[in-house]
Amino acid sequence: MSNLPYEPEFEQAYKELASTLENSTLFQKKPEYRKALQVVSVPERVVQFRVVWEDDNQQVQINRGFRVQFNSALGPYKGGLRFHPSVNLSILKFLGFEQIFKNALTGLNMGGGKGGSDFDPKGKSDNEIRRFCVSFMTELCKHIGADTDVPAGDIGVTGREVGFMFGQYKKIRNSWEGVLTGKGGSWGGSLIRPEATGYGVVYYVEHMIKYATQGKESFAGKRVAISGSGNVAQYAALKVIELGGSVVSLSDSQGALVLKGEEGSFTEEEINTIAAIKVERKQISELANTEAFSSKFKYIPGARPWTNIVGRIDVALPSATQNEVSGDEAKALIAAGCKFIAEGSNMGSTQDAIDVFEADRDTKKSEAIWYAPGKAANAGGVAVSGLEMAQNSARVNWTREEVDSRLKKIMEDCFNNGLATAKEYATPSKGALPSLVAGSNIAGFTKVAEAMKDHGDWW
Ligand code: NDP
Ligand code: 8G0
Repeated sequence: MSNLPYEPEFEQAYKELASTLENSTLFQKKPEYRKALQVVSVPERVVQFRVVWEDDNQQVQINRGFRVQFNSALGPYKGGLRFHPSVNLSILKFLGFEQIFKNALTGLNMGGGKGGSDFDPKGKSDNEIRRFCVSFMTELCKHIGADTDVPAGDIGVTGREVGFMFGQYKKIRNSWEGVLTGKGGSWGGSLIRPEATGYGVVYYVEHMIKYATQGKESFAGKRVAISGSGNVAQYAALKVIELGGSVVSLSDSQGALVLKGEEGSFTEEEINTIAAIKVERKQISELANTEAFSSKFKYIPGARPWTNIVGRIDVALPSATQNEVSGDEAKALIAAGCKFIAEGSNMGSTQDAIDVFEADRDTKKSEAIWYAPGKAANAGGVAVSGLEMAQNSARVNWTREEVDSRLKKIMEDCFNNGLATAKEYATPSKGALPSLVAGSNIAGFTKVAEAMKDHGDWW
């Protein structure tokens, strides 16, 4: 990792993976995998381009566009597009790197990639969004395709933007194909794709709870702290409520909304109200002052939920963005009684936070917190994208029940794979739960490394 430009988020993601491989018995058993790690850490290709578009005042606007085509050993590059002012190459490389191993864990044939732009969709008109998407895809369409690279949405990119981009791809390439996922239902989208990431996180945590309590407990009665209020947070919250848990917080980039008392939960209706304002890209703060919300919730400007919950926390689901749990917040979650933390967001925890969680797991044994990294816990989103690709290729549409049951099975397999791999390569101390971060990293990495070896990518 020497002589590299300064890429802090990518370095963080690389070190997180590399340290779990180093601290396991993997390199003792297979020293040749050190070479594979060096090779897999360099993207196969990075595309960077200029996006020029016209705003509603007829002014020229310029943004940067990117696609990191990180690894295609297991299938076409696959991963979302992020539109957010913070987007840069370091962030997209970290996301693309994690995507490689996550996609391997789904068991489907997908490589890893990520892209996006520093374009800020907030405060833009529908026409501005459309003109930006058309301009972005005019360049990106040269580099993607159903068998080459299949993007989707991520932060700041919803079904609306996917639609504008799909339309432009189809026009320029004269090809109707499954080149994007997260499409609309009448034009090739899969049922359950919008729900998949949030539902999948909750399905994954159901297995954690079942395993850690020997089948004695479930989501029923659990108090669940969630951050974010976008796609992932909304559907995670709805599934928690469906399973009998209480959602005690949500948040956005401007602040956190938490229950005032120790009783109760966000209701399905309240989550739908928040979802409706997010379609218009408004802030939670606008709702917080209404009578319906201010009587039940406290809004804390500029805060994250973790240290602001009144009463006990059983489960934490960071679902907004990277590095949204610090080391101190990790300690506060443990002090509040939290036993399960699973990332809906990618790299939701800082390395300090992971170190706190992992130390607690290995020393406090059955009373400890159990941490699941995003590349395992949030794999349901890309998994259903893989199912959308399969449906597009076969020109069929599966029912909600069919897709949901496949999603459940993929999350179960992902959990069991991480668990079994941890037991094999990263034996926990006696009485402690296995490390899901080590197990998932090793399982994803070895699958990709073996395929790359078969292809002659390293020897
Ligand atoms: P959305 O754009 O729908 O929602 C993002 C949420 O996070 C919003 O509440 C937003 O607040 C908040 N947020 C965004 N950036 C920041 C920031 N810098 N600081 C604080 N809060 C922030 O995105 P998704 O729900 O799709 O994505 C959330 C996370 O889940 C991301 O890490 C994404 O990569 C990951 N993920 C998403 C998948 C998917 O299928 N969508 C699949 C797997 C992982 P505001 O509304 O104020 O902007
Ligand atoms: O469907 C996808 O390819 C996709 C979209 C957004 C995020 C992710 C992810 O796994 O982080 C995947």
